[in-house]
Amino acid sequence: MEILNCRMLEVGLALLCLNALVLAAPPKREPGYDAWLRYDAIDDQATRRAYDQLPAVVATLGESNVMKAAEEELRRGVRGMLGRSLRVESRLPAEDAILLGPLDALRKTFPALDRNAALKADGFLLKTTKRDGHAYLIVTALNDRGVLYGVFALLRRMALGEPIAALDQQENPYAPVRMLDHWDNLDGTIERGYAGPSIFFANDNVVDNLSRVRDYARLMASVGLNACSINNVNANPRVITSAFLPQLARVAEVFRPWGVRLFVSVDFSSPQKIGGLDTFDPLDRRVAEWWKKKADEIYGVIPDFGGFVLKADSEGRLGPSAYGRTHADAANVIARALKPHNGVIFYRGFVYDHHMDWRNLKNDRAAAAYNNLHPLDGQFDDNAALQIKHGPIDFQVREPASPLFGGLEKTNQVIELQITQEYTGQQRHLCYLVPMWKEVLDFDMHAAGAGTPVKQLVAGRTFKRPIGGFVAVANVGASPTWLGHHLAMANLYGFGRLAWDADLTSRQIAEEWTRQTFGQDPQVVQTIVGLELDSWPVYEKYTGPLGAGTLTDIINIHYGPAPESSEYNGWGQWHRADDKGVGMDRTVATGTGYIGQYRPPVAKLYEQLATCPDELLLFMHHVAYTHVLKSGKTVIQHIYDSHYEGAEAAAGFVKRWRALKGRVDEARYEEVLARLEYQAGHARVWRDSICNWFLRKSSIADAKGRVGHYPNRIEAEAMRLTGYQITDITPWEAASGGKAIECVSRDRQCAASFRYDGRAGWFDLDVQYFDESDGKSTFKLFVGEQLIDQWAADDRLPTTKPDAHASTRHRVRGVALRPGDTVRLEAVADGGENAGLDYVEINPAEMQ
Ligand code: GCV
Repeated sequence: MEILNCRMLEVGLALLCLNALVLAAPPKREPGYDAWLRYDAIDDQATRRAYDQLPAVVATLGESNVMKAAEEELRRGVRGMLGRSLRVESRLPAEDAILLGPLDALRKTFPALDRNAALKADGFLLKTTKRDGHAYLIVTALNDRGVLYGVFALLRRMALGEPIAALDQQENPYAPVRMLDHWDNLDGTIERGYAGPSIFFANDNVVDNLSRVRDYARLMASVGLNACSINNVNANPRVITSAFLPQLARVAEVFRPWGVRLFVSVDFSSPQKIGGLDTFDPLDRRVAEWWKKKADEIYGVIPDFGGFVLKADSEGRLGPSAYGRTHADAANVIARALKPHNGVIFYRGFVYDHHMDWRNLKNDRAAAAYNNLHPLDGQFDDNAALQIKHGPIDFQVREPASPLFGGLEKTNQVIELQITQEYTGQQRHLCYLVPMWKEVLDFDMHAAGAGTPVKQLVAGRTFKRPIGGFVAVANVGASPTWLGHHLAMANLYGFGRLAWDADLTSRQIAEEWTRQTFGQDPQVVQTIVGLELDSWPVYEKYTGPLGAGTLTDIINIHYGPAPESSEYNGWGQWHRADDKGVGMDRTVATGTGYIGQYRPPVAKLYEQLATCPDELLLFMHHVAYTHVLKSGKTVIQHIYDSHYEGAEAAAGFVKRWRALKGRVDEARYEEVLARLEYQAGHARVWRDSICNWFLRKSSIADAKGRVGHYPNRIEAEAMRLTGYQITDITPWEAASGGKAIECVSRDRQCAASFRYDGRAGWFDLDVQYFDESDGKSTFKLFVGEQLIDQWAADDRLPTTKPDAHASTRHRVRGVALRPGDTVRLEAVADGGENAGLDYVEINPAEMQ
């Protein structure tokens, strides 16, 4: 809490306050739970007048729960946006009306609809037409789910202020599979979840109250998502035991009105672990019989069950290799059990050995998926699909498209993307991922000659596959904002929209989402869209430029900077930085040969240094630090510059957001501001950590003299300490100067102070401290005897050590200092947390 950010300067100035002026009464409080489905009242008069044409009646032809949901949603949306309650009719009324119904029912009365034969399953048609002097707005489709999607499309048009007077809008989904995966454990924890506990499970059971699951299914349906796998791919076999099935049936029931099919992840050794067999060999007749009986049993309880997701022979999960069988053997034994019920198995392509010998320069994790699965092309049954992560490593901030997409011709494939920001800031950093996904989806794999982008391959269009599409790991949690950061929800929305129409642009999606989520104020829309679009390039700049991977701790937390952690171990996320250069040599000529997995035109592009794009340079090549990039900069200078530019841009996000004060409701304004302030501080941790690490590795100085020189910084270890003790931080680059101070006094109360000797004026003081998850230390900042600010280290960052994950900045704005002032920090340590302090930086106050 900032208790005083205006101080009297004793140099004759009157009281100054650096707070921004509030522009107008802020909009109503918005917790974020409704996400983009807020249906805010339309207050633009011209738009409202245009919507006066909307009939007052809705007639629904069809009885299913999906049709009911469609009708209720329409009423809810119209009520919210226009303040009107539609009258409900169950037959075709002889008056102006909105008609919801399947095409075969409606075309008896409206034969002209026949001409719209191009509709596919889940597609919809919005059409205005006249009959007997009455005006009808028809929402129709081949199936009920299509009608539901049509209703959401109509409401979206209205929320965006688009015309609805003369409609003839037909849309079909880009691909049949549009699915979310969750890595929720039955105990309610979520692997790589950053927004609170599971909405599906608690205490080894499905939760009692499924209202959040219902609201989530509604969000899914609103963007055309039709399937959801609810448990971790590191699956607990219990999930398909007979005793658990009634619990799954409850979830399926809640999903059903929203057209979402339930999937679960299974453990490949289930026939042994829960089936009582002495084997799980996929070619053993008893195992095949077990899976068949299990599938029959599940469909007996959940007739519209979707099927299974399977992670096998990966990161310690058991798989077919236990019996010398192939991945096709494993997928097919389950596919055959699901087949009579129209079920599908998604077999994960994320198969690799995490005990590779790092000394062998020919070893390469990136090559694993292709090497393991490409030789089996054509051997998978038609109701099996390979679920392939978008890049060959693991959701790094920049990866090329997986070569496997371009290699499979006779196998179904779906792309796996990641909404939960495992390697991209864990929803503490803003990172709008749609542009990253678009780069991969639009990348031409040349699989059937030029013009075969990944999106067409995974949709099954290129090689006419029956199953194909888009999967993303969502990991929403019980947070009121679903993903823990209001602005991260653009990724959930964006995934759904792209899965529906992969040709939409990143900007279109960001604009749609912003206007539905934050309203139509042009300044708000422009600012938020701008922030979203800038965020991935900025995150890349300060966490992993030139394709080296996210230079984070890869062993465990995947969050803050820890560039050394990828090396000298078997996990294979190597960047191979040494004292001369950096990057993985994946060329065919001298490296691992990975590049040879691409079709020749793509391989040629990456193989040659001259043509390899700079942003993937270190993914494909090992080069000297002095190698000159296409920009004319050396690699090392680019690394330094990029981190400084990225951190500065992240600081700029705060300023850009602050300009929205009074234009966004107070709750969301403050919550987003806090996240962006945090991000700006942590971007600087990244900058300093990575730049200093490369400086030490390469011994090449920053041409601009910044790295290692922080003139405005007072290191904590150089302060006068009471109760505090100097500690070496591990790894050294996680703290400024490699050291910090920790409060180890018996009474847990400590102080650190220094004398300010600079010029008099207004300053912003940045206090860099370590906020661990094992305590809630408190800090007070004094100038002289005056208490300026106090705060608690209570952010629950993902570590119990003073390291780069915990390193946090608290900015105290607008502090008056004059030479001779004593700046003193008093701390009370708590629990396992020792109120660690790294430094204080004193910078001229930013104007508000
Ligand atoms: C669910 C990465 C993640 C794991 C995840 C795995 C996977 O390795 O760090 O948490 O496991 O990918 O996708 O299976």
